Amino acid sequence: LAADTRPVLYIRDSASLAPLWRDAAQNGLPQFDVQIGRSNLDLDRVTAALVWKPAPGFLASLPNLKLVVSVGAGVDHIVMSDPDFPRHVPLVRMVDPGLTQGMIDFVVWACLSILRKAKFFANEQLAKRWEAKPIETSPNKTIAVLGLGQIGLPVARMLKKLGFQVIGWSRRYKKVEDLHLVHGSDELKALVGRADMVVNLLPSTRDTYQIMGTEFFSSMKKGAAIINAGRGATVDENALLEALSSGQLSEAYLDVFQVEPLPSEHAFWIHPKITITPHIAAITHPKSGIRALKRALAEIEANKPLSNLVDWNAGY
Ligand code: NDP
Ligand code: OXD
Repeated sequence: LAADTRPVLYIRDSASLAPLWRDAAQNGLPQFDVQIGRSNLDLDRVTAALVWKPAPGFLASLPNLKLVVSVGAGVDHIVMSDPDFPRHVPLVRMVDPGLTQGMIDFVVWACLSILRKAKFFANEQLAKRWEAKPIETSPNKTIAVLGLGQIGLPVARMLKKLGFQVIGWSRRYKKVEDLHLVHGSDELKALVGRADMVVNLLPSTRDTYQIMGTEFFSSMKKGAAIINAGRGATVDENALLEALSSGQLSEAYLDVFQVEPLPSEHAFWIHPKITITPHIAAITHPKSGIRALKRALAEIEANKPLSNLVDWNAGY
């Protein structure tokens, strides 16, 4: 049998979805020898890599690498974690309508659950207790969305459509009809002080590290809630526990954590005011992942600027 001399597309090993990734890649990119995982990988032949939390130094060990695509929208798993990343190789992050829709669905679920006191009534049902409680409607609630990128902005628009008052925060100036938007760190305190719910959709970078800490929580309205689907590193977890215990915050919906999987002994698991999901707000479907890779390869081939290229200085 003749040896396969095609360039290799390396795809991270993700046990449950591996067959789907293999199918999508083999159908979409027949010019590649698709290799899932690192065992028996011919390092010299790898020219493209689709990664999630690559082992530090692994990408640097691929001498002919031309493109790295992050399976996730967030790239902290590379930018903050792999100091040896070969910086001459372009790093593209995942932007995909399916991923954005998943995030919209997650945030809408969390905001409506908070508005409708879902946790409270679930407990009432368990206790077979029939007790009416006044519920406010969406126009009476203000939601602050932190991060107005590919995900944050569509989320903000959807919340507005649902009737909420929406305010938003980003690093750079933005203007969008019907949304009150501010930018820069000086504006953050005043913004969150107006919100009944704060939705975090920020990436994890040096600048956003534990941005939600004691000072942040004390500048929020008493009894407000947070939803974190951005990254765990943006929250000081002890400060959050303190803010929930003191009643400064009423609830937290958390999909992302400082350490994932969330350790079994972590106080969050059994906290009555915390709702946990295991980083499933949205996931990249293999077909979309391969589409993103194909687009980047086509852009490289056509000598065009790459879409969704990571800015290493900004860290996202
Ligand atoms: P983008 O890069 O498109 O948007 C990031 C947004 O954050 C931008 O609006 C940016 O501002 C803003 N931002 C970054 N740094 C700062 C800062 N220091 N101060 C204020 N604003 C800042 O990313 P996406 O919208 O595609 O994704 C956002 C994050 O969502 C990802 O990084 C990831 O962490 C998380 N995510 C989580 C998922 C989950 O399942 N839980 C799934 C997908 C994503 P500006 O517009 O000025 O650049
Ligand atoms: C992420 C993702 O960045 O799942 O968290 O896309």
